[in-house]
Amino acid sequence: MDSVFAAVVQAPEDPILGVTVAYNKDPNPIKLNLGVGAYRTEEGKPLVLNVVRKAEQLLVNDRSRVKEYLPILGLAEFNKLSAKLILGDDSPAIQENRVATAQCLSGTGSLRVGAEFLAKHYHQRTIYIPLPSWGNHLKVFTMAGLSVNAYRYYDPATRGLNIQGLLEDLGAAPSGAIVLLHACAHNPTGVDPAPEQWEQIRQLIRSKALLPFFDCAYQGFASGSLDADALAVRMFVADGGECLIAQSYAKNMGLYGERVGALSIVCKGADVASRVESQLKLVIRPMYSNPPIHGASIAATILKNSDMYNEWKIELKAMADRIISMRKQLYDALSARGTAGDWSHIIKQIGMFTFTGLNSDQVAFMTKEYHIYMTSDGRISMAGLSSKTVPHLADAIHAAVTLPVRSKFEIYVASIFGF
Ligand code: PLA
Repeated sequence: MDSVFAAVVQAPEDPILGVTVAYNKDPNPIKLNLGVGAYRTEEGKPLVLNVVRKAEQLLVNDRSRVKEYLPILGLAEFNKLSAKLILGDDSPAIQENRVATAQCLSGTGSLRVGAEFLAKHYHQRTIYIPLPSWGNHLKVFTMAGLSVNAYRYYDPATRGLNIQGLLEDLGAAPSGAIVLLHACAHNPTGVDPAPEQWEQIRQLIRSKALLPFFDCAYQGFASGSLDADALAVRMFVADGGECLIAQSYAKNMGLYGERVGALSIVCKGADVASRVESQLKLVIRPMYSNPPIHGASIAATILKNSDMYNEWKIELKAMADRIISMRKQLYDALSARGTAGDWSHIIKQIGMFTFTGLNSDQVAFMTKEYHIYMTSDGRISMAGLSSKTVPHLADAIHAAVTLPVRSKFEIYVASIFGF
């Protein structure tokens, strides 16, 4: 019998989440998943923060809590606390009621709601994203009806920021264009602008009346400090100009599957912020009506209680420090093996990922021969490594860079014959 869906073609796996699908299928016990950016302990296990367990217990014990719908914009208390977390305790924008915040479905949902709002209410439909960027940015913004352009960001030669290219490309952007900026811990490169470079970027963006849209998925994960990682966003808000901010609690509170995040739109005045907020409701209502209550309640419980907040900061710093220590261990392991090339970028880059510089051939080799799973652009999630698995990864990288480089013709022939 012919299905009415007979013409539906098989879709490819997601380039990041598909790595986990492949990993799960591999029966080899030495397998290692360094694909998705999800924190693991030294034992290679997912981590639920103690402070999250505590907050959940408090919520469970509180019999007055019910399962009613939240308002369209979510938990008001969570929204206020989230804006404070990114903008700072004494932010004038918050005091002047210039910030419209909606609780959304983690970072992705916050980006999508922001994009839908812009597509409907902003005069410029063009958004510039860094090259490279998190793979889902292109899809989220395109699906929302924005047209996506790229600005130069990473320089493979220096494995650092191409500030000249960035300034040139944003300088050539049409006035009013939206600019996606990674607030900290740029994914996938681990390369962030220095404070003085942020200042150059800010001046250019403001002088051309571009609209900054910050993706803040790793606050606290870059430096271990929530305030230090908010520096760029706060610089842009301090000048009185407008911007959007998408926040995620997936990584910094380890609330991955609870889908906790917020979209804040910082406006020039309270009246416009209130109108923007009213329109955000119209964007959200037909998408998912209102957000889930549990995860945002956990985050709000932690953010509003100073003891729990301090405990969170300590646990967050411990996660960030473990990642930094993995960088050092991997770098040392490659140095000890005398692996060809300069690997100092492993310790220079920050955040969850190292952009190794390995090509897709080398990645495929490491997966096939060493059962190490990572995205084909050579990105590895440092949070998935442990002292026990560093030698295995270092062996694999060493072997991969020693591989003879194949010509385009050889790759073509190999793809035909499947080797
Ligand atoms: N923005 C950036 C820059 C991200 O890296 C991610 C997650 C998100 C937003 C969205 O996160 P959230 O919706 O879960 O809050 N990037 C991960 C996972 C960690 C993923 O691709 O979904 C990654 O491995 O790149």
